Amino acid sequence: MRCTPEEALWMYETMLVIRKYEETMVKVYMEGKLPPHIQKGLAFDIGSGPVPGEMHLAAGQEPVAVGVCVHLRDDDTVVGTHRPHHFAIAKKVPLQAMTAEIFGKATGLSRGKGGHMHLFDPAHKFSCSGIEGASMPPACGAALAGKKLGRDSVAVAVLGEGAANQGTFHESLNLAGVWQLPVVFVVEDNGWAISVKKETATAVTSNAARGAAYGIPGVDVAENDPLAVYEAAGEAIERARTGGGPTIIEVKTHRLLGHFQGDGEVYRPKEEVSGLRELDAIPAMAARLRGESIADDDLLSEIDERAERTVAAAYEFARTSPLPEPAEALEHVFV
Ligand SMILES: Cc1ncc(C[n+]2csc(CCOP(=O)(O)OP(=O)(O)O)c2C)c(N)n1
Repeated sequence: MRCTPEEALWMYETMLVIRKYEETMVKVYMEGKLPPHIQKGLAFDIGSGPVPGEMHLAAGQEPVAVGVCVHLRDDDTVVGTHRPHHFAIAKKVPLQAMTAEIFGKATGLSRGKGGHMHLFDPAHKFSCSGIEGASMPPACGAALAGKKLGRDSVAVAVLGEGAANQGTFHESLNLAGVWQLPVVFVVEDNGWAISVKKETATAVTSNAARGAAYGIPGVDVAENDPLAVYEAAGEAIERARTGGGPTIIEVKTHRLLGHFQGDGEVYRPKEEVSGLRELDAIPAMAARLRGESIADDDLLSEIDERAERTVAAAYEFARTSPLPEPAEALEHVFV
């Protein structure tokens, strides 16, 4: 399965939007969090600034999101993780409403109540959660619903390699296998679960191999390459759409930033990150587009400028949007 030039350009532009989005967030998130607001004993004041709360960025993991979502339609479901922005953007969640949500604004996807770990967009069938492994059961549910309704929609559950050691992983694989659900489990193996290295948490080298225990095909994608993900995901999604059942794919990907913003990363050697940056998939993809005459320098700078404008407009919208009225605090929530 080979991607078309249009798909390659979409994947490249979407990776650029994601990266620029995350790099902007690195700066915006720290606004107002450092002294003089600092509280004694804390590295910074997590509640201050335009983006309150924790922040988990996915810079470096763009190839996984674009290589999977390029195959998806609006009526396909994606359930993401606590590190959700790359998949949300690739699933075409509107960037302005998503950013406003992250800023806690009334114009956000959930009127500012969800924040960055709880993006919810029924129109594009995207949701996520701060609970590890929690993507899998709802994705199985969406897949079961599609199957029962006789539709050819599919569901994708995204999870980290750390989450793959939880009970819910095994229960979901088991049900997906026995019911032959149209679901694809995408494991993002960035090597770390906060400060815990993969090999210290599991004796299994590839979570894709765990599929065999449940009668599910497993595919290992060893490089953080959008085209390698494209191929593996394309086959899995086609299999799911045509009644062939579930697949588990594990992609070896790269977390370029800390687990959360403000993470001192004392557990990870600095050289690891500089090495990963040299393998960055975005400039590699630009070189490939140039090499295959899919894009010249003019087109690449046009794409770059458009991505820049898209991201800037999203942050501008979020900044200038109103906060919810205090009276709304108890609306749309269980009390
Ligand atoms: C059920 C549950 N247990 C623990 C946590 C705390 N926690 C948040 S992120 C994380 C590690 C996640 O690692 P991984 O699944 O590899 O994803 P990554 O952060 O590397 O993308 C943990 C343990 C949680 N959110 N949910």
